[in-house]
Amino acid sequence: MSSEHKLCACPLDCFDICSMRAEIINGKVIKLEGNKDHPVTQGFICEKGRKHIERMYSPLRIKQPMKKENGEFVEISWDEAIDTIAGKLMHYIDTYGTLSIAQYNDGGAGGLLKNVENLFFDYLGNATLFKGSLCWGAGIAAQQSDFGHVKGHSPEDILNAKTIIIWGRNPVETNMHLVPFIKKASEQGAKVVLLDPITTGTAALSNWHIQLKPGGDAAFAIAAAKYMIESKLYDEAFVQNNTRGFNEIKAYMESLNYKELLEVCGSDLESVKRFVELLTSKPATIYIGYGVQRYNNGGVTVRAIDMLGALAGIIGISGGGVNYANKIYGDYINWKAVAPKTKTNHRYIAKSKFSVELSNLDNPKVKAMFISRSNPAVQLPNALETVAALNKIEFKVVLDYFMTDTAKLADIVLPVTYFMEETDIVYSSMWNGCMFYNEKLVDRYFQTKPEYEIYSLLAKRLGINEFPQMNEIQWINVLLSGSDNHTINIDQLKSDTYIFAEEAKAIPWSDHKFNTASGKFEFPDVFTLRKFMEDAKQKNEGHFQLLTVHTRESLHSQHLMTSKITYPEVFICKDDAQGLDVCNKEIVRLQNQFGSLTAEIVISDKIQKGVLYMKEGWWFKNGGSVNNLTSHELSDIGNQATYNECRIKIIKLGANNE
Ligand SMILES: Nc1nc2c(c(=O)[nH]1)N[C@H]1C(S)=C(S)[C@@H](COP(=O)(O)OP(=O)(O)OC[C@H]3O[C@@H](n4cnc5c(=O)[nH]c(N)nc54)[C@H](O)[C@@H]3O)O[C@H]1N2
Ligand SMILES: Nc1nc2c(c(=O)[nH]1)N[C@H]1C(S)=C(S)[C@@H](COP(=O)(O)OP(=O)(O)OC[C@H]3O[C@@H](n4cnc5c(=O)[nH]c(N)nc54)[C@H](O)[C@@H]3O)O[C@H]1N2
Ligand code: SF4
Ligand SMILES: [Mo]
Repeated sequence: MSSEHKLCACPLDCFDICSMRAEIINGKVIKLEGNKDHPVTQGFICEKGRKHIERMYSPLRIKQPMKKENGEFVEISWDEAIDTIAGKLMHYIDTYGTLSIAQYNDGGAGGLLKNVENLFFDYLGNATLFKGSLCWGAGIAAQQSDFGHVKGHSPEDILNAKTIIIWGRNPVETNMHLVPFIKKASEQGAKVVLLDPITTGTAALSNWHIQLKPGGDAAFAIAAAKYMIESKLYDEAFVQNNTRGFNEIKAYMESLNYKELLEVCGSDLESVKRFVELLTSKPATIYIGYGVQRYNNGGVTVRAIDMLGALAGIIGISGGGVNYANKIYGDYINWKAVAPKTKTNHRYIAKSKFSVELSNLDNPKVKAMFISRSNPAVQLPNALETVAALNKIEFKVVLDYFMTDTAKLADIVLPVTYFMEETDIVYSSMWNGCMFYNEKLVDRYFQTKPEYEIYSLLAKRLGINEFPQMNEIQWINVLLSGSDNHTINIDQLKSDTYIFAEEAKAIPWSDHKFNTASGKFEFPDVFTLRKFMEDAKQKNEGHFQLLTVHTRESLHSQHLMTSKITYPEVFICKDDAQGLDVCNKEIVRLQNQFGSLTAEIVISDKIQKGVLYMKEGWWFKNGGSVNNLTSHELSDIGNQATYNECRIKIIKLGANNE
């Protein structure tokens, strides 16, 4: 019996990207545990991390390519799969051109080489692609506008903060390795403030939970800014030397009254004052989550929070920062080395608009679609129309491990290798500023292939001779060979298995040189703030606002695959339940203009009046996707999905009150 231990990283689309220690016996991984020596992982991983072994060896894995024949899937060889796909592609390209081929993917699992699939579509010609984000797009666009880049402080730096403001993030469920840092900072005397419409598990870690109305945060931030400016509590030196647009902001603040601001966010002036006192107890740090920007005005909300960071002068100092994400590793990748020589002109639609725009595309229509690392039938907004749009596409190829609700709609399903069966580079752009070398730990258990290999085969079969035919080590070496001014020491990365790049350890913006056109921090323009206030005053009476949040037990739909529940739960406060005459565990119908969903009532004191919440990710077998109810509309900037901008009615079953 040969037993060995190796390090690897969890590649799930998570803030934490844990360093894991794998035990391998006779070529099989038998145990995964948190690496005790890693400063962020600190020796523990979550349930989803531990489940990797079960999922890799699961009898439910797709074991070899599958083809749909007369509505049923049959197993086929890789040769037949590649031949069939290549034949279809040639037919569609000859008849309709390359724009009739679409590619959709997302971040189901990270991995640098996963991006080789994007390159394939560049080499193919002008394809139909998707832009924007289901996830974080409005906030990214906001920080790009304000700072010119998106950078975060290293996890440890939070220990230098006196005040920690968690704004619409729920680390207890979604970013659990932030929790020990918050607890330690708290023990050292830091004050923790949470802003969330729900009393989440994170509220229990906080000294003060501010429960605002959903989507009202920008009004609270503007009120705080107004008070800081009026009371001269802002950092005048920072504002004068490092920002642009202050005078306009100041004049606008003077024109506003607190009453209307506080009505929009559901707070009071005493809370605003107390908040400002904590924010200006330097250093204060702000951690923004992604739930707060899944609104029509998601971009301006994050810009308003950034504005508070600049006014408080907490930018560029240890223990400070407005932390949203950390996109520095993108700067280290040498994409140019593998870019096609001729520039392509792809056709783009926003991801969120899949349901309403895909079928309307013409000249040419989309005939074939590749879907990878994603479960759009469940996760895209306006799910019922998304499925209808998918059904209209003649030929669909899905790359996944499992027969998801999306894979079931495909014509060909290609099984991909699990991360422990392939070599790749993994890093997080969300929080943990670490890059990992994930070496292959075990042989492929089923007849699976990594994406780069699948697309290499397809390129060869289609005669795309320029497409680089490289193995995974060659791909890694080329992609990490250094961009214009950033270099990774590959040898060190390989031997240590992970590194923190210099920039990941540095305090962002400490030189006060921002990447904006002016070189300064840019305050949001007054027009944007005014529009937010005008929109916010339009109420949607008679409807509940439904928030769909991420949950500890699953990474979106992935770990709900084996869930046995009949209907998902919808959380409602006691007053609202009484008003509707519904009781705990009652089965009701949730309905709006996009569709309906059957759900089980849970009466909870965690939610405020007029607001409901559900966990997202449920499969069709569990009563349907929560996205049956969500809107395909986009946020103000960043082409972001607006899942939380969801108004519904609750209908008692059997009642004739529709
Ligand atoms: N276990 C687990 N971890 C995950 C994921 C997962 O699915 N499961 N998903 C990963 C991914 S892809 C992402 S994007 C992140 C998301 O991570 P988070 O941003 O932490 O999670 P969300 O559930 O999107 O939203 C966080 C909080 O925003 C709150 N919120 C909603 N509307 C508002 C508002 O108007 N104002 C304020 N202040 N708060 C609001 C919600 O109530 C929720 O508690 O998590 C990552 N980590
Ligand atoms: N209502 C509502 N909807 C939401 C959200 C919300 O808050 N509310 N959150 C949104 C957010 S933040 C996000 S990021 C999206 C996520 O949307 P998706 O990324 O579509 O969600 P997942 O359920 O994680 O699906 C990923 C799929 O990729 C597969 N997969 C995993 N690893 C690999 C791999 O290495 N290769 C391939 N080819 N496949 C792999 C998994 O088996 C799984 O089926 O959902 C969005 N949808
Ligand atoms: S899902 Fe996140 S917290 Fe869990 S093991 Fe993976 S990286 Fe760590
Ligand atoms: Mo996400």
